[in-house]
Amino acid sequence: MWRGEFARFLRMNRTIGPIIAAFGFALMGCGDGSGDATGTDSAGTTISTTTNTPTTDPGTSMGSDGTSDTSAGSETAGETDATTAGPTTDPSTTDPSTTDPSTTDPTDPSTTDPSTTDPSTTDPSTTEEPTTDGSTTGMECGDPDFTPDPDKTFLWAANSSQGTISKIRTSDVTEVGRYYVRPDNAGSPSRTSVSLTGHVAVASRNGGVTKIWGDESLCADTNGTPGIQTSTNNQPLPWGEEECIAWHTPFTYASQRPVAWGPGVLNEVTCEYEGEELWTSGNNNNGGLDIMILDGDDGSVKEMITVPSGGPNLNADLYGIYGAAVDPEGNFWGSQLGTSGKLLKVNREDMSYEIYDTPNGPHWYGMTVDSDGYVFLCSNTVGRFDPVNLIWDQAQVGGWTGCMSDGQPDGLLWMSNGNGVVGVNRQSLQVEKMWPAAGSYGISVDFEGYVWAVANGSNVSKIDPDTGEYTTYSGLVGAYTYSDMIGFGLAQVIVPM
Ligand SMILES: [Ca+2]
Repeated sequence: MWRGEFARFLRMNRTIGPIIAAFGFALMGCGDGSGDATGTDSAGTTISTTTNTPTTDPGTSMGSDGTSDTSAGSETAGETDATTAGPTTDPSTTDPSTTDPSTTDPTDPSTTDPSTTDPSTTDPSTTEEPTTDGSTTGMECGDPDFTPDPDKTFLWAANSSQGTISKIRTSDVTEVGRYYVRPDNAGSPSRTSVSLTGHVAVASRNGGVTKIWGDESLCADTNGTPGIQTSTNNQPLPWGEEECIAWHTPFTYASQRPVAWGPGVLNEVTCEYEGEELWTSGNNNNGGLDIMILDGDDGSVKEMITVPSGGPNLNADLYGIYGAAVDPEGNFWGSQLGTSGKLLKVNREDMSYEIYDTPNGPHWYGMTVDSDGYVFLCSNTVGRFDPVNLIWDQAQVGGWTGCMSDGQPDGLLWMSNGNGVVGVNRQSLQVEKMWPAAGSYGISVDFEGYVWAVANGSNVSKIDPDTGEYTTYSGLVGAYTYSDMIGFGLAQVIVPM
């Protein structure tokens, strides 16, 4: 079976073992609380499993350059009922450029006052030298046969309209916690990122970053009531009562979207990652975008640069950096939305940066970095950027928004197509698989190799990449997440090339 192959890949790859193991060690340290939560199902929500057959012959999808654009889809085209086996529209004909998904963004930046807390007042000169060494891998650490327990790995989906994020256990697609991420519950959270130690950070579009413990044994008894009080289902506890919020750092930006954990440093004695760092970016559309590294332990700003926008620099728009991920050296890659956006690289070592043009034509949306360090931009077209030779390759593949690599050598890039997922060969950029699901916007892959699609709405689907069978949880509220929401994206890329 496919997952057996994945396990063999982990054994064959002598460097990924310690990384996976490090992720797992933290997860294996989970308190009993997470296990107790198993029996507490979410009220008023449903889980359904659907068996699929391919809706298209992948062979006919290859090399479909020149397909005329039709605006058959809309941003809600993917919201098919979970019990429906197939899509009612052909996602391959959907052109994101004619229906800008960004217009569904509930953020109203006009209500945000940029003048109150300007992180640009942070003096980068007082920050310490970078401590991240992405090349560090302790060969002595970890069991190469070990893979994280799917009962203790989670997908974190933002319920943007509710101001919360949901913790979905990957083994059984069950919501085992929901959390407000800002004191006023009005931050409009979107992107989430999971660290190598298994904890999540979420950025609110209206400003602010929050870290939540994935391992409940780390939650602190701070609210005056004996014991740990934390959500165990789809009901969030009030801000201040919930005790699994690790930290919250307020920012006031017109747009704060990306979050991406860096690797931190592997302690080869304890085999745990320490000093984890979180990249984020904020934009007030005033001629420069702030790119920051937060201290993963307390949320403080460790380093910050401001990259100019306008003219030949970054595109000046509301959104700023739209999506971000780190490469195998822990460097930051940020992409911009639309047809005139740029690709930004910030080098972790010295915070120097480069700005790259993106291919004209496609309305670029999603982005990810694979284990070889290639940067992918995703839309109807897929764009692959070679960071060494600075070459773009692209192909029209019938994608839509988010995307993520499956982590396997010569494997697939999984892309949303509005309804389900499209599997694109990362070398040839040819479509090899296409599976329907209950809607798709953001895409992730878990440590067992399942592909996950979060719809712009209420559904999250776990998809078997070989059979297309999928299980859908339909209890999200105004969900929007495209990012490394399980943590596999980071785990696969920090293996040195
Ligand atoms: Ca307490």
